[in-house]
Amino acid sequence: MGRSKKKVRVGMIGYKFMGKAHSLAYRNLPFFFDSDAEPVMQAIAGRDEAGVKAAAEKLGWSSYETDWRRLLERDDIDLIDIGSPNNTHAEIAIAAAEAGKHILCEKPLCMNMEEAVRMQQAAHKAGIVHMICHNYRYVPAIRYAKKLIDGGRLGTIYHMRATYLQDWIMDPQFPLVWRLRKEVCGSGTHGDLMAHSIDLARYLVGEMTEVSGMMETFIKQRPLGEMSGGLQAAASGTAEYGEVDVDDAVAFLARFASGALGVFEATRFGKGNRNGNTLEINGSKGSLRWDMENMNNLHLYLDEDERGMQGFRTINCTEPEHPFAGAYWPPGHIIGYEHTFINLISDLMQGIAGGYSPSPNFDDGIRNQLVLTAIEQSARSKQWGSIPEF
Ligand code: SOE
Repeated sequence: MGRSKKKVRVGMIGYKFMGKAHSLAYRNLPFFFDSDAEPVMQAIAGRDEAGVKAAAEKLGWSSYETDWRRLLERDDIDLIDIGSPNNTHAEIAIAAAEAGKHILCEKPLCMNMEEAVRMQQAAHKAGIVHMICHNYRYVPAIRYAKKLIDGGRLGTIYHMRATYLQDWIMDPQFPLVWRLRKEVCGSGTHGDLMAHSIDLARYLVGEMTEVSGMMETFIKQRPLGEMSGGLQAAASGTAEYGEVDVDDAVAFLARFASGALGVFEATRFGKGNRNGNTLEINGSKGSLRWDMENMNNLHLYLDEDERGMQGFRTINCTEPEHPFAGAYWPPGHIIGYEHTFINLISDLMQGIAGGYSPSPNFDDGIRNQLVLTAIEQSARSKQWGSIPEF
């Protein structure tokens, strides 16, 4: 007989792109992981009744609500999963914490520092388990890179350079969707993509102490419209245009507390790059490179290799030695984007069973927000900015 596991009854808000990724993870988790707690897909919430009902059926949820507040009132829900637009995160998370629910929140944590602090305080006060969904930390190759760095295999780290390049809004006729409206998302490429690179930098190299940034909006006006699914959009059908008030591209230089230097670039105008999340780290004894579009491979250079045979080797991170990889298929049978969410949620389930908040959690979200804010201020003032102690 299997051991009896704690059931974690989930209520999820938002059911589009991230809702689909999270739903798939909840469904598949027990298939691959023997976690100490098991998710139960209890209910989803969305405002459009026909849409949320259809999504509940398709994605495998037992019930639905048309108001997220109902999820908080229900005593058959333990975990609130927030995948709605960024301007809703703080209100929902604070109310969820006050209702004693655990929280998984999509990135970026929220709109600004003030909200981030209130969210963190509410979560700490309520003593609930909290996580932020920086899923790229959960790529086995990234986990293995962390092991190599922490084990000293790369020696002293001198450089990190990261790019996060996409191209889905380059057509000037691409509509002014919520992801391009400051009042809904807080920032553009910055919070959407750069937040991921900042998280990977903090995870792999450590905290940053100062930054110098620049931001640009290339297309200043766009026709009105909304997302129609994934990263596609539909025009509103009117001839109306609106002003784009978020960044299309952002770049920054950083100093790490360790003494390392960082160079970062994120854009939605990197023609041909669909999800070009890449990084390179150089240390005194070796270097590594990673690219999300070939996410299972880690490229590693070690100075200790025999002269003449030195060069970047490609490690396919699908062996049992590679964190999370052993839960899936035999070596060489690769995994994909969706598995990063399964891995993250397996950690979340362990956290809920054990009463702790696995990293990345709201404390990481706050540190990420500090860096995002300092870059924005620096871009505005054209001065270097320091990252305050927190
Ligand atoms: C769109 O830019 C997006 O879906 C982001 O919102 C995600 O965080 C990123 O992982 C992939 O691209």
